[in-house]
Amino acid sequence: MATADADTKIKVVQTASHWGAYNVTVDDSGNLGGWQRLSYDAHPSELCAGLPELVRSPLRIEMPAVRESFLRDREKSHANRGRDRFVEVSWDHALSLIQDEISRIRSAHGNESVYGGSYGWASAGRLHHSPSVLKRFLGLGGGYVDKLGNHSFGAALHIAPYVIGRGDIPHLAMPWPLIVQNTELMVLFGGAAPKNTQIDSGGTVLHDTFDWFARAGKAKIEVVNVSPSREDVHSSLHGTWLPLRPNTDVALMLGLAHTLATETLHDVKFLERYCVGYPQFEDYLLGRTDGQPKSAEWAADITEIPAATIVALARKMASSRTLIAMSWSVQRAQHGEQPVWMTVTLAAMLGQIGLPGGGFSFGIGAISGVGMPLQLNLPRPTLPLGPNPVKNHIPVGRVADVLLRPGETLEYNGTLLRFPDIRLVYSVGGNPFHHNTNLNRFLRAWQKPEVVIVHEPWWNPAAKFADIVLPATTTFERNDIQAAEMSRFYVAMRQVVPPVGQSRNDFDIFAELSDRLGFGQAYTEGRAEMGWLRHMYDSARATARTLGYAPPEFDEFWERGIYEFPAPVEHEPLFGPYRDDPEKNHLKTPSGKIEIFSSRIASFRYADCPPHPAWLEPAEWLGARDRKFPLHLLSNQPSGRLHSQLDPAKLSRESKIAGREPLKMSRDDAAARGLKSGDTVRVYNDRGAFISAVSVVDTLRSGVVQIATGAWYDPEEPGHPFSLEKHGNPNVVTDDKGTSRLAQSSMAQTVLVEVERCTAPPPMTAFDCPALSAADDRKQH
Ligand SMILES: Nc1nc2c(c(=O)[nH]1)N[C@H]1C(S)=C(S)[C@@H](COP(=O)(O)OP(=O)(O)OC[C@H]3O[C@@H](n4cnc5c(=O)[nH]c(N)nc54)[C@H](O)[C@@H]3O)O[C@H]1N2
Ligand SMILES: Nc1nc2c(c(=O)[nH]1)N[C@H]1C(S)=C(S)[C@@H](COP(=O)(O)OP(=O)(O)OC[C@H]3O[C@@H](n4cnc5c(=O)[nH]c(N)nc54)[C@H](O)[C@@H]3O)O[C@H]1N2
Ligand SMILES: [Mo]
Repeated sequence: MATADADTKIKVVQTASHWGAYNVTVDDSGNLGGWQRLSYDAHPSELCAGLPELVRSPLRIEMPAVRESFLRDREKSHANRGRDRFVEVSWDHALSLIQDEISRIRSAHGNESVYGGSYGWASAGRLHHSPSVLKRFLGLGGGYVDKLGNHSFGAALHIAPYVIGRGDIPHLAMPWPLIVQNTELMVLFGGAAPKNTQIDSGGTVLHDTFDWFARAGKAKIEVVNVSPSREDVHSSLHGTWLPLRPNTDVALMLGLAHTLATETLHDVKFLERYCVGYPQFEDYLLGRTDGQPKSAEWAADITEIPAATIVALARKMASSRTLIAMSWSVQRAQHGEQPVWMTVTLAAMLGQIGLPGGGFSFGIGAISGVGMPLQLNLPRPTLPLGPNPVKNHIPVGRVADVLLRPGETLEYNGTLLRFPDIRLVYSVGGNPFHHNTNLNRFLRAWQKPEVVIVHEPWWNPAAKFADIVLPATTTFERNDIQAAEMSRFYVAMRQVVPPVGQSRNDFDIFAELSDRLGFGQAYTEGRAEMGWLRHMYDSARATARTLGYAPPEFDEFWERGIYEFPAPVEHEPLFGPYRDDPEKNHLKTPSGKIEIFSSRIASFRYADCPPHPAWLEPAEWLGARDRKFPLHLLSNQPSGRLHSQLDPAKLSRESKIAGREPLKMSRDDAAARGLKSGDTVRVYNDRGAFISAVSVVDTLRSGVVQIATGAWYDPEEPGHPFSLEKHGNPNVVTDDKGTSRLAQSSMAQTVLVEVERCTAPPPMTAFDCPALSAADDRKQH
């Protein structure tokens, strides 16, 4: 709460974010106070403290800035990207530069030389969603190369349509009410980390997953946490921990499947009626095709889970109402398509798909909305993206390949993509030095295009590695509506304070650029902020009314601040309708059934994605015979921030050790290296090295180290590939190959490293602004 003298008035303003809807207090001089929870939310996230702290942080970008040598000699300055000073310029100067660069590059190299597939979570809000306004702007201006897929569940997104005819991964979950009523045994591959349910893409109002975990505990559901980390389940759940080697989940599932098949515990009738291709898979499972039965003993060798445990678990799964759940992290690894396919296959063998609380479920615990009682496809206020005449797309994890190897081809999902020659990158609402892997290689790629333009609120790595940086507002500085895909609320996000410094809304920046480029009217359609919010709301409301809901008129909604769609009372098991009538409710696969063998995938002839689920050895894992580095590094989602967002806020800073992102390590591994908690270390492999500080834990299996993602990238020599990273950003050591030719998705969880003591670490400088100087014209607003 803001301290205030007697005359100061304190206002309470409602806002919303990816981590929840909440109120903030602000006095009449605009000083921000604390935050307060909304009555709807029984478990508000502590992350809410972050934005009130950072809205006026010294890290805010006050005005437009241009990289110094870009201003002097654009053509020769690419390689300086990331190592220059910045020159603060006027808005007019910065916008003229952008206008000229876009026009020049489009006329010299065509629209296919503009990359607008900007990846990133940006902020909540349906109008000021920066990647969407960017796409609207670039599309109306002639087109741009877009991205395909996502970092979150990209492998699942690609394989699931072949197997079950659906790619709506966040919706492929068993509703929680059916779990607590029916499930007896829940086998969680990759756990269900409670910390991750603070978040939802686009935001959440409720954080009810915590209650559902508690109810599952009360219902005495037996939980098996299959994960290298014991921390991956909520403390109220009862059960056992199977600390397998990372990336070996498929081998464990095959061992379970083998036990079911050889003890005839599998549901032959289900497999015949609802699936195709089990016989081909069984030939592989029993070793008829390759001479290697995938027995529990075979799986034990690979996973280091004892064979007797695997056999006992398989028997228990066959005799219980069993839910096989897989977290998204498990597929963020090389051959990440396979665990998704094998999860469905194992559930099909148990014959419980479509039963209440049985079968399979993806992403429990990944984000707040998964498994919540929710109507599918509620209408949402939306800013139309508009057309994109360019049809060339890039799989999201392959951006470095494209920038480094224009003109080359890439096998992808049964097609051959040709890499465009990207000359201009426009990036808003994402942090490429967070989401991309193998950052040293990525940096070389990022230094290739002629121009990189970024809008950012803060001087973070995304801004520091751009040529032209425009200061963007945060959600506190504008009006918007939250209406997220996995939530049943519309929330008014009211402006809390005026824009900080000279920052502007992304929407308004593109409105002015569109105007300068001659299509201002097409971009704005004559509407400003509140006009768009009203228009977007009215369209969604009209659809909602045809579906029988009664959201009020816009003015009343804006006044009240929230509209809640009723929670459904009836819950349908995932694939329940298919089980009830597989002919009428056939799946959208070629056969209309669950495909355990896919003829389509067979036709691609991909060795890294065979036509039925299979164990494929990852390039780097603890069981590799010739492994060069001894420890498997997992880089999970952070509990005290959202990716790299809010990293400079108190909660995240307090989680660091001596300013470095901590590296969890088992007692054995620490002792073997003479390390104890608090020691500063260098974590490295052939791709790079970062500084971290050790936190010795009893919750990790040995051979595995773990660091949260999101520490702001902080190279010792900015702009130099292979520079030491000083803050603890794991992506300097992760690899940037695709999961397989099918999805070409990212595989951040497949990486081996070594850890050694670091006695004189260089100081951490991630939260310093770059050197700034002022151009003569900068005072013009
Ligand atoms: N090693 C490893 N790497 C990973 C992962 C992993 O598990 N391991 N996970 C991956 C996954 S699943 C994801 S989703 C990605 C996430 O990667 P990103 O989505 O790129 O991460 P964020 O930090 O959320 O980046 C959002 C950026 O948008 C900025 N921003 C916020 N609001 C606004 C706005 O209104 N306007 C503008 N212009 N900018 C704004 C923020 O300041 C921030 O820089 O990371 C991936 N990277
Ligand atoms: N607080 C917070 N919550 C978030 C986010 C955030 O940044 N902060 N990000 C959000 C986003 S964008 C996403 S996509 C989701 C991601 O949700 P997840 O992918 O589920 O989350 P992670 O934390 O990456 O991974 C969960 C656990 O998987 C385990 N694991 C890793 N590799 C393996 C493996 O090979 N096998 C097995 N069995 N287990 C493994 C690790 O122990 C890890 O703790 O989280 C969302 N929630
Ligand atoms: Mo994600």
